[in-house]
Amino acid sequence: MGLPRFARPKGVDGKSSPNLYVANCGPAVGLSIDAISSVFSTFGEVNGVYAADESGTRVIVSYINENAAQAALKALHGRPCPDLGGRFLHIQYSILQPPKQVHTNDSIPVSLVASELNIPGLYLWHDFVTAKEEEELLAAVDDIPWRCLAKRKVQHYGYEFLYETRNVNTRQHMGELPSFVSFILGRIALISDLGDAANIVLNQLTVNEYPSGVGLSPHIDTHSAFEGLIFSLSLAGPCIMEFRRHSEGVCLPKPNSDTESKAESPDSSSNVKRRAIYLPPRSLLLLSGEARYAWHHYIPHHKVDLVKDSMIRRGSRRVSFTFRKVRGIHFFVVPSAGLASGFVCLQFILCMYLIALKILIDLFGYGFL
Ligand SMILES: O=C(O)CCC(=O)C(=O)O
Repeated sequence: MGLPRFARPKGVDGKSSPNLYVANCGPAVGLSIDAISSVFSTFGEVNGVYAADESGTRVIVSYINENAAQAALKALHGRPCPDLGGRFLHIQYSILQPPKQVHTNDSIPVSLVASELNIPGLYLWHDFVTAKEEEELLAAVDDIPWRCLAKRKVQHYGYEFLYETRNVNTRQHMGELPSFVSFILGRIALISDLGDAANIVLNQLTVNEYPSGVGLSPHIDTHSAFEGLIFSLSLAGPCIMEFRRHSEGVCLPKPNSDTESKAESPDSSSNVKRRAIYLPPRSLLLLSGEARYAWHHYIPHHKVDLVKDSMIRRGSRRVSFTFRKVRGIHFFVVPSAGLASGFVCLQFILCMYLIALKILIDLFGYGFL
């Protein structure tokens, strides 16, 4: 819970209150909170002594009742205080501020589990990686240069996503997915809720780093670039993800919208169904079927989210690993990068063998067989 907030007093004749604003007093001028509390307690019971701001030279002394505050103000204001290093204290009344309105997610209830959202094809697994694995994944990507976009940073593996054309360059394979994600692919291949998980192909990875409070515009991942399932692993900080489905005939998702589509203003129209889910760090989200193709997903730009009556502050950053399959590429990538390279080699050898066989048959006919 945060500290109580007190308004800075206006003028010398502030309204009487049980709270005192005490200037020239605090840790930055060598006075401990305990020492201040002890001096002010001689006038009555003190509720607490709080930093009035970040200066370290101003505190709020909060009494249980106004009489004690009045007595302390009368005795200590404008005089040197022998028990506080002889400092001159400047004291005024202060008032408790009503809690600040925090901008939250427009009052949509936020679910903790995917099943509550009633969106077919949406899954969420908590603690998909351990805290140690999370640390190692973050260290791995932090060792690699980031590409800076307007509000966030990205890294691409497998194939680069070209934000200008909103597509991937399938002719430029950047190599297999990095070995530090092999265990994630292996774990995805074992997910029992996904019937044929072992045959899932994931050959493109986008790592996004969002500074605190930065979100992502509503979008449906480009159909022409990516097919199949989309997995997103959240690390370092939480966020909420909102889903919107437009009714038939009303503002249907653009078939070519993509991860960088322009922001749409929040739509409160009754033609839009909205759902929201909380993505804690280390959780894995899957968008498949209707969740993948019929619902826009988006991350609101909030520093604080209201989740089941609790205010959840976003961390200093959130890093997500989004795994996809580039359309038209048929490398077998799951279950592990090591095994995957085996499959790719095997495919290559088989291809070479068939080409050689065809050349021999063309040259010598079937006789040589
Ligand atoms: O950060 C995320 O979890 C989602 C990323 C995403 O939707 C995207 O890159 O298209």
